Amino acid sequence: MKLSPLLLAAAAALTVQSCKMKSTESAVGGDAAARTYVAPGKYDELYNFVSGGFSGQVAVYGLPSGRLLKVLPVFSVNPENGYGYSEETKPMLNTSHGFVPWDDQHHLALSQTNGEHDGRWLFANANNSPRVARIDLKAFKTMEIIELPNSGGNHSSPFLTENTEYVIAGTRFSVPVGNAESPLDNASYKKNFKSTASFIGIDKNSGHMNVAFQIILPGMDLDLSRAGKGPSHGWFFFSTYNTEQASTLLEVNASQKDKDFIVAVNWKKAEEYVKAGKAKKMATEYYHNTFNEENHTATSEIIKEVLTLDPEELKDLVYLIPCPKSPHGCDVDPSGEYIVGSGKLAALIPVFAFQKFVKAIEDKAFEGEYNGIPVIKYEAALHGEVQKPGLGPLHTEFDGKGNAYTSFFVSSEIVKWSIKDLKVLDRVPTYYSIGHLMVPGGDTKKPYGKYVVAYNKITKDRYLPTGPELAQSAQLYSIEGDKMQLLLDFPTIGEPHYAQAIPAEKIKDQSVKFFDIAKNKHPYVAAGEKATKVERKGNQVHVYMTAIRSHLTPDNIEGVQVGDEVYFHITNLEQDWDIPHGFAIKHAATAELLVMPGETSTLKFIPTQPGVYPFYCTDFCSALHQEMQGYMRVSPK
Ligand code: CUK
Ligand code: CUA
Repeated sequence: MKLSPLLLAAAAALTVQSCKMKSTESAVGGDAAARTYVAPGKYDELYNFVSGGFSGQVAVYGLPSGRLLKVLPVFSVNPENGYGYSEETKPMLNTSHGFVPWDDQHHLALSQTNGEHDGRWLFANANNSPRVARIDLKAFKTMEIIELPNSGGNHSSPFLTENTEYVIAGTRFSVPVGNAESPLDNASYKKNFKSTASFIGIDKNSGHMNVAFQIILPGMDLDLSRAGKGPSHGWFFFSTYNTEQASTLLEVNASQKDKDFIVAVNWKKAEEYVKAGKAKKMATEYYHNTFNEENHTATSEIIKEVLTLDPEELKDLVYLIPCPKSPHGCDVDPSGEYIVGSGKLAALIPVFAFQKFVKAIEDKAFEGEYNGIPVIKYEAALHGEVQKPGLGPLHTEFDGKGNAYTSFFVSSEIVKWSIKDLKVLDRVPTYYSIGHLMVPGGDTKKPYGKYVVAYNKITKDRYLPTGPELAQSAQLYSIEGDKMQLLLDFPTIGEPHYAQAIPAEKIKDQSVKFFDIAKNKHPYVAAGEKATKVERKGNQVHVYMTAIRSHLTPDNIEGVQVGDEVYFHITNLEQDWDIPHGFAIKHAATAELLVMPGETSTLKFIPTQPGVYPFYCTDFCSALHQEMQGYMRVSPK
């Protein structure tokens, strides 16, 4: 099979694009400095939560300054504060395949009420070992991680419905369900491989997650997704590629087809079917890890069953809309009326109208079936196409004023266009090769607008050279005027994929400053220095230790023998904002602990040699920080 001219052009553009860029200065607004300068001691206007990609974490920046405010540990261990190392947080990273201390974090979703960000929770996906996390935005802490059965590469996730009824997770890799093995040839793929859309139910009050049901789709790769809103509330839209159902994605194999699909799922209908007992129970095994708010300790629960729905049987559950050439992004505008598909290899942007889609179903305007699922005629659902917008459209966000902003990876630019008449209105270059873009609230019913941020894949010459690898790059543009205006570059951690931003007011006043020591229900708390002690239970030694400016109690520990399991339970007695204490002990094959005020954390250490082991506080906490130290004596067995 021949490569299409477009593909060749795309490949060529990829290799030369950085030299073809016009000079940056021309694109920077003259007042850019004033518009991004946040004076010392002043707060930013917005929180920007940015996915950390292969770092596995989530980073929090202020906008418009681009200042890094926090790295939130989610899917990777974090020696900086002991996440994944402390006894309390280790269970957060348990999976059906054991302890998995790393992942690839792509997308984020802020919880919504009535289609607007409500500032309660942030959901994050793990792309590699399929998981979804819930982060609490009062304490900026990962509270829950749920594993997804029947998934392989949780890419299309976590996107959510307009009242956070569900967080949705679509599998990027089709896999045999029930963790079965299969030969890898195309015929076996067609027969055995399935694609799964998981609907994670979210408890309104607590935010607790459970896998409510899964829709088992024919083998194809779900890429990205968005919930309907307003008129399209009750529907969910996924982009797919590889509808050729090939087990190898070499160009000749997987991009043969002119069109792949947008998969439209009627989740209200799915709920009805589940209620009516039409879902099948499938035996499986997955982990649900929860950090308990009272005792600040995570526990893992193993779940052995999942409800599944089969759209080949339940005919009105799923419909397919043809979408040109390897669709990637699939975005719903603030009115809920328009669905934007983005074929990575397409030279146009198709926009579908929800009303026409509904009418097409009523009129049975189908062009056929795909593995038993009706395929709607392209024209029947189409609102129109944006012609010649750029090369390699990926993702679209909205400003709430009728405009859409689409990122173009290959031509490395953001293109602004009008949803109503599908005309291109403006374009700006990005440096270089933008992936996602984000308008604050741009995925909600009421975008905040004002800015668009580009999260770029390649940094090249944007910063001082730092060897072969450079920090990833984000760029902030103003969208207040008719023309977009570049204001700022700022580096990011890991690789940024999707991001979310929310006005600071919705979060800052609810921020926890410390945990109430009187409410600390940790089983090994020492709520005051009088409660400190060293207790032996068989070969375990439990040290109930307190930390307060400026001493650790007890600071001399004897009676420990080589091979003992020593547990240092450190309670930080401070009741003051931003006074964590750290704890580290010489030669411990683990990380430090960083204990928040009012909290108890535990470090486990098994000494292998006799001797004297100094320990100390690692966080410079007061003038007498250096005095926060002590010794543990370890005797031969
Ligand atoms: S993405 Cu995951 S490959 Cu376009 Cu959301 Cu970056
Ligand atoms: Cu406590 Cu330094």
